Amino acid sequence: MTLSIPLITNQRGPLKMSKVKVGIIMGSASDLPVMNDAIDILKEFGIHTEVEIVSAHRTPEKMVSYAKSAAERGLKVIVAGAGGAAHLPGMTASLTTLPVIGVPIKSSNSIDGWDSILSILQMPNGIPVATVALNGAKNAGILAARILGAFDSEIEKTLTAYQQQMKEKVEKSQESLR
Ligand code: C2R
Repeated sequence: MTLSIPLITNQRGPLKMSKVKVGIIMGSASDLPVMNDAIDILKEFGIHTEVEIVSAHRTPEKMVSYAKSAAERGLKVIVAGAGGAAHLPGMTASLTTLPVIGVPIKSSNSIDGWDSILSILQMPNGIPVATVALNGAKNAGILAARILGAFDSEIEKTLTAYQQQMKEKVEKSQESLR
């Protein structure tokens, strides 16, 4: 199974696929403004990603080859964003045993966002998709990092430092109220 060169990676220049641990896919380029939050936080953590536009509806063959080859290409986690009738995360999860994190997106064809949320959330038993909040791509990136961090002490240290920074930021904002 061959895949096209990833549209975007968070590294400059050619990237060895084995370095890429998180695959970020989305149903349309129009999802990118939301999905950039996942790309950016993983970049901040120093975790390599590949980014592809893949649609269960518009590019079903690409979705099948992407999901079926994901594990053998070295991916450990897939973050999948989609809006409206958001079938991409669930269909991807049905074609791989890798953990899939779904990002419901309030898109141009969403009624109010609940359509995207429920399409991703209400999976049948046997095919789990970890669903984050509407447009919650940042948390999807952090959750992907946490999954990797359970097996990688460097990532675990990075996540501990990130949480410490957040705590200090809250403490500082509290002090500014005094
Ligand atoms: P366009 O802006 O391209 O019309 O797409 C995309 O994720 C996007 O949010 C509108 C919305 O359609 C969604 N889409 C899906 C899928 N493919 C595209 N939900 C899918 O396979 O689930």
